[in-house]
Amino acid sequence: MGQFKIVAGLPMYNEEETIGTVVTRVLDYVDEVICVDDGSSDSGARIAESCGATIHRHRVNRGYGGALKSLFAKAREMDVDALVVLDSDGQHEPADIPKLLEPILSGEADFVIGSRFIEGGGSEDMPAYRRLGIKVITATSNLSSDLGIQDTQSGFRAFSKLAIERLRFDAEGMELSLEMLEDAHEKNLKIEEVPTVIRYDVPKGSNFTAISHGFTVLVWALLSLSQKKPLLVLGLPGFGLFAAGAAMAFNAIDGISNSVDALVGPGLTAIWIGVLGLAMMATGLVLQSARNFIRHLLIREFGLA
Ligand SMILES: Nc1nc2c(ncn2[C@@H]2O[C@H](COP(=O)(O)OP(=O)(O)OP(=O)(O)O)[C@@H](O)[C@H]2O)c(=O)[nH]1
Ligand SMILES: [Mg+2]
Repeated sequence: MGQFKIVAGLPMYNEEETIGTVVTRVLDYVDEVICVDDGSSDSGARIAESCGATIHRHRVNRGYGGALKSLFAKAREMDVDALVVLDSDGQHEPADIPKLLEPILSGEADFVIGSRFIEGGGSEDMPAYRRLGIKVITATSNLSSDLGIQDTQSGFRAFSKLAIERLRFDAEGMELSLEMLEDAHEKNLKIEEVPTVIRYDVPKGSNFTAISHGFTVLVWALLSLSQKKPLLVLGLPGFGLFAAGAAMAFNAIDGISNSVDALVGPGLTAIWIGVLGLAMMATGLVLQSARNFIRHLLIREFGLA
């Protein structure tokens, strides 16, 4: 488009009902469309090709993350100036592509997210359980990254040449969305959100696999949080347990006069809860200081901020 080479990437898994329309509409805004066929069993790839897309096939289904890794490798190979990624199921509005590309092409941002949850954004017919799930995941992710992103789960994203070159991720599933954000943050890439509307009134609208996806992503977010802020994740509940154990112990001791039984039951429970609380606090403390020590070492020895 003009002096920039802009490519759209569509991860695709059995989307024959919608892929034709998506490819045709997206081609109005980019130079080329690459569809990663992630081991589909339907005729989506043939339809996409006949509508003008370039197809990259995975022999077996790898997952959303796997599809995005192939897209990024292809974009690096093609030396594009910008890559815009959107889903193949018709949930994203191709007419918003210029809105996502603008901050990229002006150099203002390296990574732009089409967001449902900022001013001007929205979602049609979004199931309440999805909204809640995404809010919980986003809150957990922001706790560990301090990024303050409103919509970490939107599949509608754009990337600059620098982001395409520098971003690296391992995840093969939907948790890639968080890994990508963290990697961009660690590499000081400029991240921005622009408003868009994501639809759920599409043929394959939200299905319950989304719950298992959501669960995987939430576990990833919690693990990352426990690595980044062990004192918060382990220390705080540990302290809570320890306090509960102590309260129960005092209660049991109070009950001594009644009978020995009173001592054994609640007494023992109080002890193991207290000990568990102490252990969690200690682990949180050790992990936090280990993390800080390694960080300082990296900064001092290798100047890695
Ligand atoms: N579900 C799924 N989608 C994949 C896979 N590989 C590629 N995709 C594509 O990734 C995009 C996002 O997947 P969706 O299942 O729509 O995920 P979602 O939008 O978070 O969930 P829904 O609201 O249920 O549509 C779609 O274009 C899929 O075709 C895969 O292994 N599983
Ligand atoms: Mg979808």
